[in-house]
Amino acid sequence: IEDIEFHGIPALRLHGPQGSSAVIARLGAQVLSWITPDGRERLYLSERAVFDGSVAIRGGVPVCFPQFSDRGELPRHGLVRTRQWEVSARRSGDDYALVTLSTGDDAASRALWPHAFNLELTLMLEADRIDLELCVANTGELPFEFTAALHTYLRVVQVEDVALEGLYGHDYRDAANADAVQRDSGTELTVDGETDRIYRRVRRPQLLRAGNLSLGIQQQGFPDTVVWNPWVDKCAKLADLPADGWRHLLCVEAAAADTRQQLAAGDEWYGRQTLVAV
Ligand code: TA6
Repeated sequence: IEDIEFHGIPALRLHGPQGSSAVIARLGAQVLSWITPDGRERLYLSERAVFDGSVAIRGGVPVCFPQFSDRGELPRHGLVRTRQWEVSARRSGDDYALVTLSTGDDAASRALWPHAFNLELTLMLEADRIDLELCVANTGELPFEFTAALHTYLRVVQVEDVALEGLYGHDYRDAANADAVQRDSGTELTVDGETDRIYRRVRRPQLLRAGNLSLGIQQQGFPDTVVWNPWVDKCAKLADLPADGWRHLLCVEAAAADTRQQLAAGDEWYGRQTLVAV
């Protein structure tokens, strides 16, 4: 595990077994790169991403807390994407490397959201997989509610050619279509237009298939799975995405988006997303 500069900002590079590696920035505790033993980069990071902390970095795995998207009064996707997190643990063994970054409430967060909290994001890298675990601790004296997500940007060669399996039979809230609730009836999800869906109470892992490359996606603790692709028009409106950015990304997010999570004083909540190259 080495301290590096990545696009000019402080980050850690984890070296795992069989040539695997990952990079996590202190800004936002955002994982920005995951390379599997076959040498492939599995996360999408925009070539127009901004790294000065003025906006969230476009790509990798942004951490959204204590609000998912614009579903509340707080800034979009909450308060922690643009802050510097502390490195609170790092260790490695023959078959893994692990780091934990943490952050908590401060005057700026309390001005917008009057709660005491501590967050830990742990990245564990193994040969063919990464685990991302978010721990939310209520360090105050009153209960609070939150929504959250690991807003994972997966890199794909061509989004029109991928299929996401595992969401069959689930209800989803369609944010690209006036929040209408629909039930998925296809055996696989394909993307052929703007897609912004919150699948609720997801019960099975997903499999992203793209030609002969597949990625298994699992989550624990997070009840919902969000699938997002901006497609051509929305992409053109996002200054930090190149014109063809939509084609090379698919966000598959582990989220607590539809139902607010309640956390009693002194309690902790855990949510995890696991990506496995298969
Ligand atoms: O998770 C999907 C979503 O909430 C979309 O509605 C979408 O616009 C997006 O996240 C990106 O948000 P951002 O604040 O990073 O531009």
